[in-house]
Amino acid sequence: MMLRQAAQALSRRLPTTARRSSPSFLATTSSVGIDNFVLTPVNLQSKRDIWVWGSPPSSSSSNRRGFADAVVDHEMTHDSHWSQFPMAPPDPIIGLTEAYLKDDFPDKVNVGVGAYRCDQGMPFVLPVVREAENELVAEELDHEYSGIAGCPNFVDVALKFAYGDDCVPLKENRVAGVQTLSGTGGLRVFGEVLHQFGHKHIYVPNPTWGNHIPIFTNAGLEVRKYRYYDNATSNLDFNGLLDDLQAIPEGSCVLLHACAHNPTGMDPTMEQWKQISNVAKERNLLPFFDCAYQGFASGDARKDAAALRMFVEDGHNIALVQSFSKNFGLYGQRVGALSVVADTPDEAKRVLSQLKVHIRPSYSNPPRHGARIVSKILSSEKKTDEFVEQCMGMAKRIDSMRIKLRNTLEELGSSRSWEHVTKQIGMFAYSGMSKDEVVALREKHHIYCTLDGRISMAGVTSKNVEYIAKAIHDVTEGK
Ligand code: PLA
Repeated sequence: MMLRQAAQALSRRLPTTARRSSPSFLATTSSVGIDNFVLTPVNLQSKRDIWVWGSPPSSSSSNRRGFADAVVDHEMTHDSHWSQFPMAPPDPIIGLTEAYLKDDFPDKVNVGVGAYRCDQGMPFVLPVVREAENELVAEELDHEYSGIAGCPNFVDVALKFAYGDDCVPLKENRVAGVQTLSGTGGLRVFGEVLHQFGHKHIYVPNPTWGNHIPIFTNAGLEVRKYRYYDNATSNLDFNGLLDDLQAIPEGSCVLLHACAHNPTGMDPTMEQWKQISNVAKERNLLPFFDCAYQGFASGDARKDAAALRMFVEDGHNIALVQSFSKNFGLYGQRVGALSVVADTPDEAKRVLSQLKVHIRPSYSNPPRHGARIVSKILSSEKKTDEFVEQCMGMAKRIDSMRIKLRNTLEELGSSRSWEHVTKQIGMFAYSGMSKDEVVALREKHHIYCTLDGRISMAGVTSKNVEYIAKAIHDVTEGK
């Protein structure tokens, strides 16, 4: 008998009082059976009793929970288990792709999510990734589980990629590292670990990648913001940033974008990073780097790690999350790493054990294919050089689109300054368009960018750049 039908049949056999889940009734009644199964109330103290479906329970309440094969219902009077579920709003970034796909306008443009497109507007697989993939297929590998911490060789090369071959803590075996479900998964795991070990807050730049806020909130942390960007001047608000970091409680965790800040495209200079490092030292802050665009900032993946490397050299025990979605174009493969610099190898081992304790009940262990690709590329000097060159190619194409977009807007006679479009780096142009302008761009011109005016330059091509510039001009002029 199907579970649901069985539940309904049982529901009819229960006295009305039980159907309404009256706690007093449940506290005195015993299980109600059908065939060899019983429906038994557990959690008798709470108002919302849970009925479990399975073989008969023993008398202790912990055993009662243990015997459960499935949770059938908590209030038999509902038409559906899900009738109380309100409709959630679409995701502010991924939801744009959904809306874009439904749009049948022929010249529609998706510049919402940061996903690189070639100049023909198509998803791009790096040739070196294809090459590695072909080699992997030929090797006819098995599909056994990874360990909880993922593929050890991947973690090894991923960490060297970020920290550099000469990194002292790496050489001293005092960096704990695990493979994660890309950047998002790493952020969540570390957020949970922070929360478990006493952190109540995390400080993120204002603005930041939108998903940082629910990731850390869901991990149990209160998200607080430090100043980062001055909308009026389209510049880094560096004094505001330093003042805010100086004022936050000692020992707090501060999230920093390692390079190509999302959404503003404005990074501190190396001198400014040094000042941030000094304040972090004075206040004993925990710098937590989100490195999602290594290679997309300067075009040189090695150079883009300069800030986090400097923090390690300055003696900070940083935490770092790496994403291989953008630089390696492995978006859907979910390839990432989380690492923590510790004082000693023993401390690193203990940190690693805690990361694993969080991963195991969450998703058990990470997927293998994407990690094998990255591992193959970064284990070979030749393939790494090819990767650097191909990543540089993507960054250069984006840069050329920045210039073209700005020039076209200027040629159209825009009265606004678009200088920031070429000053910013990385995947995004933080255009300065208002919410109303963004909505008009979507409704009138079928161009999809996020409500904060962020345009994914990775989706701008020689073919659509003029269309985009004209549309922006149309919705911004005279406003
Ligand atoms: N950190 C930052 C700063 C990001 O911008 C993103 C992705 C991630 C982490 C996570 O990426 P991953 O889980 O794929 O590794 N931001 C994208 C995509 C590109 C998204 O929103 O999921 C964006 O459009 O902002």
